[in-house]
Amino acid sequence: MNWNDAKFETKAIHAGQDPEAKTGAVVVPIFQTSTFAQPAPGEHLGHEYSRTSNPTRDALQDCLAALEGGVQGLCFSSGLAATHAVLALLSAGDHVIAMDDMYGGTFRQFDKVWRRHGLTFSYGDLRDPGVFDALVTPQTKLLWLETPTNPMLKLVDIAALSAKAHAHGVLVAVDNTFATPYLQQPLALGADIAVHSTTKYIGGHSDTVGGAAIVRDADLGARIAFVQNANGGTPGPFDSWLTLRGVKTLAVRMERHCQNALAIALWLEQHPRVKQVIYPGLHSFAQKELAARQMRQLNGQTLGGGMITIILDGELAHARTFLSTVRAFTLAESLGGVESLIEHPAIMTHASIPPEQRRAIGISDSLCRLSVGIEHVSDLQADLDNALKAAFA
Ligand code: P1T
Repeated sequence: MNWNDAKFETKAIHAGQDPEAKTGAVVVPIFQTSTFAQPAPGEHLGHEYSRTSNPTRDALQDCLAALEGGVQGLCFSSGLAATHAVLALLSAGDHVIAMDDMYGGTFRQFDKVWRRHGLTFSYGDLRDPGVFDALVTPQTKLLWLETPTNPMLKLVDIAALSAKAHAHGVLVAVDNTFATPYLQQPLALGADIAVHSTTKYIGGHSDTVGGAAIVRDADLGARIAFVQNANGGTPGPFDSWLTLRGVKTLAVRMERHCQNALAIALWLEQHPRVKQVIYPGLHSFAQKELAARQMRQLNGQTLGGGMITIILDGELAHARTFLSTVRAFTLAESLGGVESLIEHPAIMTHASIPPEQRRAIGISDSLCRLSVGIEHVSDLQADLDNALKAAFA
């Protein structure tokens, strides 16, 4: 059945997930098989080999395509494998423009892997779309955006930058991991590819690693599908199934993540030991107009996501005590699960970015990143209060 006209919540539960034809199983089965019997050589019943396609992965891919408003979804064994597949569309000599702030592992792949293969990169603060004009060259083939960025929560204007990029024949990929398709729809805003670490909000339960690339155009989809099959890096049936199980509740989880994060951000803003709170749903957020335009609104409030970045009024030692004292928040890399996580980007997720570059974009030693989960907000607040008291005792 075609669920294109259905609302987001309905697509999350039904798109790609019709009851199974043979048995009527309501939940897509885990087709835990590497290969498929052929009635005659070269004739098959829709699947040949699970790197190329697998019914459980297909269901996830179709669901994510529907949620992002794309024509095709391609799933990978991690977010970075999805990134790798997009970059593999390029050839030696091609130039990429990217944000100066992004997940440290994405930067590491660009800088330590793709540069050796002859791609060149320019990084800029694309909060000002004019920076694109300064960086674009005749060799530019890809604009890589993250919005909100990890960890500084900078926003970029996807519509304005897509228009600029397309005028130069440049493809636009948006890592939509922090916002999710529930809060932000890059393809509708003009981007060509939405990329995800499905490890995060899409899976939502911190129990599997995965990635996805969703495209607006069938030809581009065919090119990424070719790379997916040629390079491998595909998720197994069980990981696809876990991710599909998680995505069904994406809309309700995101609303609670946003509600809890806003309450925590407002409270932290009043805390004397917190120097700065960065959260796209706050009035103090520097790009609140863009957030309101580009991200989902609910009852007149911008849904700013579940991520908060704070700068403590102290040194590394204060941050260490704070992070070691929390209990309802778990000190761990990653984000986007139902449980609250907290981490120190300079030491943990963004250690692969050179220190001077980290300092230039504001990732200081007193900066902490919170992934606000869907526990009761009063327990989360009490936990942070207790840890801040311990840190500044
Ligand atoms: O971990 P993986 O599934 O390979 O996804 C990589 C990735 C891509 N894009 C963004 C915006 C990300 O945040 C990540 C992974 N990030 C973390 C593990 C982290 O703690 O920030």
